Amino acid sequence: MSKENIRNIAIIAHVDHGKTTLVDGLLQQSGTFSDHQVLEDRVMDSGDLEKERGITITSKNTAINYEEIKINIVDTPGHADFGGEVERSLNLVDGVLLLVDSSEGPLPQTRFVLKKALEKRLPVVLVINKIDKPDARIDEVVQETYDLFIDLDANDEQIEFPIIYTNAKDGIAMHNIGDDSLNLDPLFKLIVEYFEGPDTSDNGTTQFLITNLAYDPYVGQIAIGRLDSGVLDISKQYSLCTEDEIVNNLKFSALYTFKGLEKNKVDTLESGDIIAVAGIENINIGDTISDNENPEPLNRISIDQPTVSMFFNVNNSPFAGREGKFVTSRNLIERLEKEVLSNVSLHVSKTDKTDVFEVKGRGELQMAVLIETMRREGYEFMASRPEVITKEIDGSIHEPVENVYIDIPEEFVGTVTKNLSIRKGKMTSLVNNGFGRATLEFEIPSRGLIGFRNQFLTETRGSGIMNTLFDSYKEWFGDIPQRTSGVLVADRDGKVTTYASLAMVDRGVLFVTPGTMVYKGMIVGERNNEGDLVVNITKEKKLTNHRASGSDDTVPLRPAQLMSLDQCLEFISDDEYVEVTPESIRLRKSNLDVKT
Ligand SMILES: Nc1nc2c(ncn2[C@@H]2O[C@H](COP(=O)(O)OP(=O)(O)OP(=O)(O)O)[C@@H](O)[C@H]2O)c(=O)[nH]1
Ligand SMILES: [Mg+2]
Repeated sequence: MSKENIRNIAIIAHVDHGKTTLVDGLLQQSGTFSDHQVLEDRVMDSGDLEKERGITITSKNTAINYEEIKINIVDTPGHADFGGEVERSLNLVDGVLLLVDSSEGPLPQTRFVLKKALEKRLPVVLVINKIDKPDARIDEVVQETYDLFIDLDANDEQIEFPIIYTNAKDGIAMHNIGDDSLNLDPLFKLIVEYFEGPDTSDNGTTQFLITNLAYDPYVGQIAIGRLDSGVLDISKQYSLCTEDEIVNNLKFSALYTFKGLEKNKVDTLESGDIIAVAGIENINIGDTISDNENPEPLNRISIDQPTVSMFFNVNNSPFAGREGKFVTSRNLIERLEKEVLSNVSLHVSKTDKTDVFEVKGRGELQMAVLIETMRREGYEFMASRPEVITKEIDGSIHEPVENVYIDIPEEFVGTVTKNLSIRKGKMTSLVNNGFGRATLEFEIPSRGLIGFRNQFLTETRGSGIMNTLFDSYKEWFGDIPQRTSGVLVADRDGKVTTYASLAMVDRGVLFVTPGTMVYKGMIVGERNNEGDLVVNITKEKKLTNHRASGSDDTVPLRPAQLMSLDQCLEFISDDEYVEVTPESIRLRKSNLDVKT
C-alpha cells in the first residue's frame, strides 16, 4: 500500500542545469519559511567548497509540505566525479525530476543519471529548465530527451513521462510554454499527482538503510536514510546489521524527521519517510537498522567502482611541519578512513610503505576537493599524479575508457582533434552545426584525458565546452606521451629574488614570485623545452660601488603563473609531487637531490 502523505523524489541532471536553484524555489514557495525570510541563493550548497566552486558536491535532502503532503527532495550533484552520490541517493526515492537545460539539451551526465534512474525503475518527470534563455530550443531538446530514453532502452511506461517547463531562477513552472503561471504551483501539483507515495507499511519489520552519515558536535554521528518499512521508537531497542555481524540491543539518543533545512526531534518515525537517527556507534553507509528479535537487513548499497588512483604521502619536504597541524602518517590515515565512512565512492588502502596511502575515486575533481578540504582542516601531505586504475581481463590489461563530447568554434577542430589523437582518442562523430560551431565525439582512454582540460581551455581560448562520460574498460591503448616540457627546479634553499627571476624569462614560465621561500628540488616553473633544468632562483645581484643605471624594480618582470590545486594535480609528472599545506601549494621532484 502506498502512503499518500509522503513523496520522496530526487532531482537529477547534468552539471549546472539548475537543480539546486529549483530546490531554492520549491523551498521558498512551500511556506517552509516566513515570507520576509530571505534565503541565500542555492542554499542547499552549504559546504564551503560548494559555495566557492558554485557546484553541488554531496547529495543533500530537504523536506517541504505541499497541502497535507510531505515531499522529501534530494538535491544531487551534476558533475561526473560525484556520480557516486547520485547512485547512492536513488535508494531514497520513488521518482526523479530529470532537469534538462532548454538550450544545452541532454548532456553526458544527463545520460548517466537517467540510466541509473531507469535501472532502478523510477518514474521520471522531465523538467525543461532555463526556458528564459534567449537561445532556448525547447522542442528540439524535448526530442533529444526522447531519443535518449529510447537509446537507454526505457520501457513503454518510463517513456510516457510528463513534461513541465521551468524558470528555476524566477520560480515559475508551466505545463505549456506561454501559460501565464507566476509560480511553481504546477510543478508541486505534478509531483504529488504523478509520483506515488512510498509503498510500505508501519506494521512491517523495521528496516532502515543507512545512505548518508553526518556528524553533529552535540550528538555525535548521525545516520540518514529512508525508513523502508516498520517504525522506529525512541523507547525501544533495535539491531544494527553491518557487513559481517548483527549487533543487538541498541537504543537511539535521538530520532529526527526533516523540515526545510532543519531536523526536528521526534519520539517515533513512520515508514516511508527520510529520517535521521543519533546515538549508534560504528555505523556505516549500507548498514541496516532492523528489529531486535528478527532482523532483516536490506541489500547493501552498490555503486560503480573508482577509476582513478592517487597516493597520499606523508610530507617529507624540508618545510614539512611548518604550516600544518596534522602531519603524521597516523593523522593522515585516520582522516582518510573517516572520509570513506561518508564518501561511498572513495576507497582508501594502506601500501607496503607506512607513510604512503592509496586513495581511489571517480576523477581528478573529486580528488582535488578531498585534498582541498583536508588542507583547510590543517592537514599537510604530498599527493602524487592521478593514475587510472587498470584491470586484468582474460589475461590482458584493460583500462577505463571515456566518451568525450566537445563543442567548439570550428576553427579549433584541427588543433583539438590533433591533440586528442596524440592522447589515443578516436573520433566517433563530427557534426558541423553550420553556424560556426562544431560538435565532436571521441572515445579515449581516461589516461589520455589527465591534464587535457587545461590545454583544451587554453587552446580554444575558453570558448570550448567539454564533457566526459565513463564508458567501459577496454584493452590497454599503449603508450601516451605525457607532459612534453620539463620543469625549472631550484638548486638550493633560499628566497626567490627578482634578479634571478628576470634571468628566467628565456627559460620558461615561473610558478613562484620574488620573496617566496624555496628548497632544493622544489619546482619553480615550467621549462619552455624538454628535460628539467636546475637553476639558482635565489641569486642576488652582485653589489658594486657604483650603482648601475636602472635597478631591479624598473625592469618589468613577467608575472608568475600561480596555479590552482586542480592545475597542479593535472600538471605533475610521475616523478613529482604536489605538496599541500594549509598555507601553500608547492610542486616538487620526488627525489630532491637534483644535480646541477
Ligand atoms: N537563466 C536561467 N538561469 C538559471 C535557471 N536555473 C538556474 N540557473 C542558473 O544556472 C546556474 C547553475 O545553477 P545550479 O542550481 O547551481 O545548477 P545545479 O544543477 O545545481 O549544478 P550542480 O549541482 O553543480 O550540478 C546558476 O548560475 C543559476 O543561477 C533558469 O531557469 N534560468
Ligand atoms: Mg547543484
